[in-house]
Parts: sequence; structure tokens; C-alpha cells
Amino acid sequence: MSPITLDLFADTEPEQPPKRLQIGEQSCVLRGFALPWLDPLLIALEAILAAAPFRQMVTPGGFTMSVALSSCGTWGWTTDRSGYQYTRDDPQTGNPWPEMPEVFFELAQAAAREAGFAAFVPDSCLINRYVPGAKMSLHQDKDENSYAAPIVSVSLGLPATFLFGGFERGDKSQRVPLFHGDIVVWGGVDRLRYHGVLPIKDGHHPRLGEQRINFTFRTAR
Ligand code: MD6
Ligand code: FE
Repeated sequence: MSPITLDLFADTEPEQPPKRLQIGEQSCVLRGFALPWLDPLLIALEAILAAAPFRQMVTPGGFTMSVALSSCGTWGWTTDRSGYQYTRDDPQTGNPWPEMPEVFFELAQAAAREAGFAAFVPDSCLINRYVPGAKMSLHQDKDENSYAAPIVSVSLGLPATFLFGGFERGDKSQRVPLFHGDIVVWGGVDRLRYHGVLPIKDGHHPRLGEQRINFTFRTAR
């Protein structure tokens, strides 16, 4: 086919489907899915962080997390010496967590739909900031009232190695590389699988600098 013929057909060709990597029965990585939403996402993120800045929280065991956290939405995930919980107010400011921006909600819903979870209604978005060396130990997400809804997890900035394990802490984990703009969606039978993030390597991202930002959307209540 000549280039001219290709051009004639360009308008009617279906959109290239997003690259999708299946990592579990009901878990997948949508490569670059967040990239078209990037500018409005980062503008909205700045406003959230002005009201609810990143801070390092303490685990019930007394360890300070290497990852710094913030939240938006009706419910924000927190940890302190008394345990993990979802709260309506930011314990640091006493104000309600910033509202979830529409662009956050729309992106999370679109990614969930693409992954086979229709009608995802997140009421919580945990925002994680990793600087080089920061990591997330293997854990399950089980502070939500129901496990019916999936989790949608957006990666921005420096790359990471995501550990995707089984249903017991000691189960073997797969190592999944995650890049700027990737979204992991999981739910259903995989909802309670252990997962974590290996220490972030030194690096500089052209848009986000020396950090990885992760948004984790959930239906908490
Ligand atoms: C992170 N993510 O990617 C940490 N949890 O920085 C999580 O802990 C996580 O990515 C549940 C589902 C997806 C996730
Ligand atoms: Fe998690």
C-alpha cells in the first residue's frame, strides 16, 4: 500500500489499543494509560499538595515509612501508633482531605473500565511519594470495608519494580517494572494479593525530577 492510500484510511482506522500486560487472573498493567491526562493531573496534584502536604507517617510498629503520603477524596488512608485507618480529616491540618479532582476520578474510572471493572466509584486516593531509596514492604490492602471494588494504581516519574506476590506473605513474587504513566488495576480474585515496591533507584525524570509519585484509588467505604 502506498503512503497516500495509508493516509486516506488513517481517519477510519480504529485507535491503537493500549498495551496491556496481564499479571494475574484479574490484574493487569495498562502501559502509558495516564500519559494523555498528565498535564491536568499534575495541575490538580499541586493544588492537593498545597492543602495536604506530603508527610512521612509512622506504622503501628513504630517505624517511620520511607514513602511520604497525602490523600484526596472523601476518605484518606492514615497510619500512626494506634493503627491503620481511613479518616475524613487530615490529622495534620484538621481539615477534610481535599476533594478528589474530576480528572483523577475520570482517569481511575477509565482505567478500571479498560481492565474489565465497570462502574468503579473511588472515594479515596492515596498519594505516595518515593525519593530514591524509598520502598514499600510487602503488604495486603485490606483496610477497606469491601473487597468488591478493584484498586487502580497510577505510576508517575521515576520507574519502579513492583512486587506482585500471592495470598501469603512468603509466596513467591513476580517483579513487574512500572514506568511513568503506567496504571496497575487489580481486583476480584486477586484483590488481596501481597504486593510491594523495591527501593527506587537514583535517577532524574524529565517531568517529575528525583521522585516517583503513585496514586492509589480505592473504594474505602
Ligand atoms: C505503589 N502501591 O505502587 C504502591 N496497592 O507505590 C500499592 O501499594 C498498591 O500499586 C494496591 C494495589 C495497587 C498498588
Ligand atoms: Fe497497596
